[in-house]
Amino acid sequence: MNLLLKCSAAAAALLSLSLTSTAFGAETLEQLMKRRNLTQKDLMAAAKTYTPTGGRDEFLAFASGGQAGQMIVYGVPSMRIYKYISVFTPEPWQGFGFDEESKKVLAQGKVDGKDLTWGDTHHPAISETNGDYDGQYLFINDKANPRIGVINLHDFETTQIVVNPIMRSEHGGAFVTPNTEYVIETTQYPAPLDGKYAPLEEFNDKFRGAITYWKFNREKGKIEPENSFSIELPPYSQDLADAGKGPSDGWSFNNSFCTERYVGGIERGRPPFEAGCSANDTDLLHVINWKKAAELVKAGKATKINGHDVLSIKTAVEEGILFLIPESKSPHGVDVSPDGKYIIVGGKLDSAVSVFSFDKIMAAIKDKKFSSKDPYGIPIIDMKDALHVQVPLGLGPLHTQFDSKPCVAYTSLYVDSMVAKYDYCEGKVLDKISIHYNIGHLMTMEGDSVHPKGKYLVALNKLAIDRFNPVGPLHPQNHQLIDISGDKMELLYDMPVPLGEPHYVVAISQDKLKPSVRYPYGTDSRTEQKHPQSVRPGSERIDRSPGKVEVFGTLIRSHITPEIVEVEEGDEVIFHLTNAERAEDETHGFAINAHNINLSLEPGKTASARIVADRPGVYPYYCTEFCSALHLEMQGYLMVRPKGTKATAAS
Ligand code: K7E
Ligand code: RUQ
Ligand code: CUA
Repeated sequence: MNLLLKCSAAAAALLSLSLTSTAFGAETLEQLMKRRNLTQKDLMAAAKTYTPTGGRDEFLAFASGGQAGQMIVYGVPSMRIYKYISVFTPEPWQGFGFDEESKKVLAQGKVDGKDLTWGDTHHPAISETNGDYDGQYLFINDKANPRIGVINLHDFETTQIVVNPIMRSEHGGAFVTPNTEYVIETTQYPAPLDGKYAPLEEFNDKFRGAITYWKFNREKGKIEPENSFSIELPPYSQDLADAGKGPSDGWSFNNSFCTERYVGGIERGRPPFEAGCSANDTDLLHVINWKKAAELVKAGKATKINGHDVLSIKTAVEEGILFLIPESKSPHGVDVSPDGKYIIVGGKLDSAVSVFSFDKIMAAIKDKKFSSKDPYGIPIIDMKDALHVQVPLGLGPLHTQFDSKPCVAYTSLYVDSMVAKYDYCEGKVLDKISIHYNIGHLMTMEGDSVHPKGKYLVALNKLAIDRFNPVGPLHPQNHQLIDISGDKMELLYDMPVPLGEPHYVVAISQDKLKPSVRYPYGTDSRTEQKHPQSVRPGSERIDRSPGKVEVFGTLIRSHITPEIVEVEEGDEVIFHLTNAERAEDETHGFAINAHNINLSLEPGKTASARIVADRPGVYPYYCTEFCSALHLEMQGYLMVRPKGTKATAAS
């Protein structure tokens, strides 16, 4: 079978030869094909995705997990799921939200002082160097509670959550500038930027959109809120964004819908949002010079809102950094081509994508060739002065990704349930393929970087309907792997997505990822620093002060030290545990009965569990990872003696 993977012509020949001669188990290949009702084409597709044991995937994909508040990591072309990365939601396997270190990360994501245990993750972005994925960091936004999560790809752990100080709803994040100077986030539904109440009658004056540029410090691996800024935008529902690259580096683009500024409310005797938001013929693409905006902020031209630097619309217009271009109604994706020369916008209610030319936009700005202004004084460039070409693709174009071949793009067609392949330089459709069903985003390998890798495309379908074994009314979504290496797109594989609704996925060549297999001894994986409470085997100890017991322990095959911890009813008990293993994949877990504790201690990691021992009793603790033949013996007891009783000799 190995030969099959190498060359399709040779594979086809081999296949016909081997039909009768190859026996696998009790049957020949021919018998097997008959029994499972498989065609030769099916076998070819299988051979293109099948990965024998121990084999590696060529690409790793990072999918947002939608309502699950997590991310999903899977391989391409095998479509095997490797891992979830918990970001905004507790996840016990990884101890996320169960150890003190990760609780601190989750606590960074408090909104209005409230702990949130979920997020609506939409768009992951991998950090870039000169516009190419560099495999160091991953960013993901939360649409419901405007936040960005930062994941370090050396251990696939979330290390930071930042809360947007001026937004109440967002969508256009996370997108990075070509050297990850900034992580972009835009609003969705407008609201007052100061977070205060304003009546709907004051919508046009008090409600606003915004775009935030979060400053990323690569050395520290952290977003720096104090060096980040926003630009105030009109109360249009802002949607997706993308950063320019190459010639358009320094600019960003975001589209918007409901530029009617319509506020529905059947309760108020008004037609619903969707009616009022469809009155105009076009919406508005926003074109922003972020490099100049950053200089203006440095020069003190911003005002503070909730302690955060915001450039007003007025300043942005005066300084010439904000422009609008009419775009197809109800747009969705806005995607900059790998060479940075074109900006492709899909309009959900349209049948064509609009390919805007960056050169033409710049020429119009230079010549001050504006057709009008919006109600906030922002200059509008006439659509025909900015347009390169419109390509009729089919109904409901949404998102666009790029091929390794120049001028070749793929756009999802939501209404038609298809992917269209086309030449965006010439404006020519090249191929179309049906998917199942109702595609949202799509992803090609490194397909939004300056060097897309081609080869595969994944269709992120919103509906699966009849594609899988029924598992109840809530269906998994269907990610369909498509071979794009030839002229015709070929469907290879359907993967049910078991966790939430991925909106977008990014895939990176596996050789760019260098994940570690162990931590430097005694690491707090969330701060990425030496954990102050880590200890070496032999120096374990228990510190006691009135009302408080602190345990400094280790885990190594096959014991937990200490094995008995005795405390008094009412004590606060904190376990600081270090996995002393150096061997690959020797993770130990740590669970205590009845206290909602589970830690994941990978080799070298230190994590802490804090409980209040408020009920006398006997509480077994144990290792939750099957780590050796004596795994079941990795156990111990937390003894909580009644208040006022004397400590036993052993404690
Ligand atoms: Cu689902 Cu990008 Cu949030 Cu489109 S978004 S489909
Ligand atoms: S025992 S290796 Cu936990 Cu049933 Cu299984
Ligand atoms: Cu350690 Cu099981």
